Amino acid sequence: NRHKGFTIWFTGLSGSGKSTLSVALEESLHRMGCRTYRLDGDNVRSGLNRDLAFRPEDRIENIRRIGEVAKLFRDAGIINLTAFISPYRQDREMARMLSERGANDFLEVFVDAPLDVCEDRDPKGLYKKARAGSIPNFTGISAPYEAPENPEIHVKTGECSIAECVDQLIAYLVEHDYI
Ligand code: GGZ
Repeated sequence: NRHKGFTIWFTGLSGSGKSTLSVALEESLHRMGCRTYRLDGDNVRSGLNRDLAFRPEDRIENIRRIGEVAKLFRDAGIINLTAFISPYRQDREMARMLSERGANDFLEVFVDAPLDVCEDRDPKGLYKKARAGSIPNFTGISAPYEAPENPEIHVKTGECSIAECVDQLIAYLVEHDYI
C-alpha cells in the first residue's frame, strides 16, 4: 500500500473506546500493508510527558507535544494514530495546524459515547473515584470536554461495535484516497 504520512487524531471521553479503536484500526491497516505508529497514554504519558498531570495547563502542553510528535511521524511517511482525550477544541486545532503540511494531513475522529455509557464501563474504576472526589479535574465529571463541531469522522461507540467503527474508518480512508 502506497500512502502518505498523516495523522488520525482520536478524541473522546475516558472509556469512550479511543485506545481500543486505534488498536483495532491499526491491525486492519497493517493487514493492508500500511505503516503506522500509535501514540496513547501508555507510551507517552509514562515517558515523554511524565512531567505532566491533568490541570488545564498540563493538558494543553500534553497535546502540544503530541501534536509535534505526530508531525514528525507524518514527515516520515507514517500513519500516526493518536488516542488522547484532548478535551479542548483549541488544542486540537493547534495540533491540526502543526500537523498539516498539505491539506488533509490531519483527520479528527470524534469517538462519541455518552458520559453515562463511559461511566458504566468504567474499566479502571476512575469515574467512581472521580465521583467520590478522589480524582480532581476528571474529564466529564469535574473538568470539561469540548466535543468536536466538525470532525472528519464521527463514530458512535455507544451504538456500534468496534468492528463496525473500524469498517466506518477504513471506508472513509479508502473513499478519500488515504489508503
Ligand atoms: C481524565 C484521567 C485523569 C483525569 C487520570 N481526567 O481511561 P484512561 O485513564 O486510560 O484514560 C484517561 C487518561 C487521559 O489522559 P490523556 O493524556 O488522554 O488526557 S488529555 O488528553 O486530557 O491530556 C484516564 C487517565 O488518563 N486519567 N486522571 N483527571 N483522565
